[in-house]
Amino acid sequence: MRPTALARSRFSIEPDQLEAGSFAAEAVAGLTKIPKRLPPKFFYDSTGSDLFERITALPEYYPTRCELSILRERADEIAALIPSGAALIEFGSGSSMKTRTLLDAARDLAAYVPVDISAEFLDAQAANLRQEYPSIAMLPVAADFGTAFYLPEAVADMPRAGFFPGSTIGNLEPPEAAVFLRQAGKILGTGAVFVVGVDLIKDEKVLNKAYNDSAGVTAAFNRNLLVRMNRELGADFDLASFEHHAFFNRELHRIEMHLASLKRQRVQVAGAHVTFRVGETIHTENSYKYTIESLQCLARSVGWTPLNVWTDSKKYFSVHVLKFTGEAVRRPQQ
Ligand code: SAH
Ligand code: AVI
Repeated sequence: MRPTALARSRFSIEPDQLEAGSFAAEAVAGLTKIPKRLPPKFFYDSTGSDLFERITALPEYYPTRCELSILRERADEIAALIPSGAALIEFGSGSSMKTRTLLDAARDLAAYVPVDISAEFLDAQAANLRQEYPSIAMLPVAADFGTAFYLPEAVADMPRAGFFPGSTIGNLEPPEAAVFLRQAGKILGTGAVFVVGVDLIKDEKVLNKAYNDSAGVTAAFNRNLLVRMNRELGADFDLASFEHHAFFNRELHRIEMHLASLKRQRVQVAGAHVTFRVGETIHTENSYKYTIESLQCLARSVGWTPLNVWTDSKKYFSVHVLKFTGEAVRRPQQ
């Protein structure tokens, strides 16, 4: 007999009618899972990117301030590790606000390649950067860094350094983070350095407040996924009937974000019908927190040798410098 849980969601279109990997296909696939899930990369349309920028300025959201304090203090040491004439590749660049500390310190950088899934926002940031740093080639790449993507031809023969701040690595499941780090090593090349910002496990109260801000900006960021599905996928989510839930899962050392249905309801998404029980959630994001050792162990397992690591004065956040000593295959990624 068919389990009743499976019978709760009914679909009017076949998933194979949707373009593989598209927002529509991933949304329908995620909402048909039990429990329901959506990948956090879909937070970032232009509105989502703006909302994230507002999050970084919130009093409760410590990661941005802590990481910036480390980068400002260590910019010269980091710059000294970047070869002359190098291309700096940033994964998930957002506003490139933190990158400016490196662009200022690494004066003989030849190119900056910000890679981001939020295409419009990326282009706007690149236009600003061109004005601010006329001697550095600004070469934005709109891509999902979790898939194979092409670097601009102009950086093909340049030495490379990588930057992955913001603890965006924490939004990947640990096995995905390992795959990502290995892939980044192949793109950056043997001997390349990679500067990675990673949020640390800490007092739960601090963590829970950072994702439940009093101004409700994180809740708006979370709900923006529904707004996006309504606009882009012809969905009919009633925004007021979904509530932002965020909490630290101690066992799995991650913040979980969910959107919880306040009522029993049926929603249409990309032609599919999805039903919700009262209290049923869409799991929208994990934000894993690491120890310095657990991150270094993960990095070592895929060919990265830890060179250095710094924390802020409260030991809330860490910035790691890794060197790729594994095998690099540069040509196929170019
Ligand atoms: N690096 C910035 C922004 C961090 S927010 C900082 O530290 O402040 C995460 C960024 O990664 C966003 O700009 C988002 O658009 C981007 N992003 C998230 N998932 C992505 C993916 N799969 N591929 C490319 N960019 C992604
Ligand atoms: C981008 N990323 C590391 C943020 C985080 O803290 O996990 C996204 C975010 N989600 C809610 N607030 C901020």
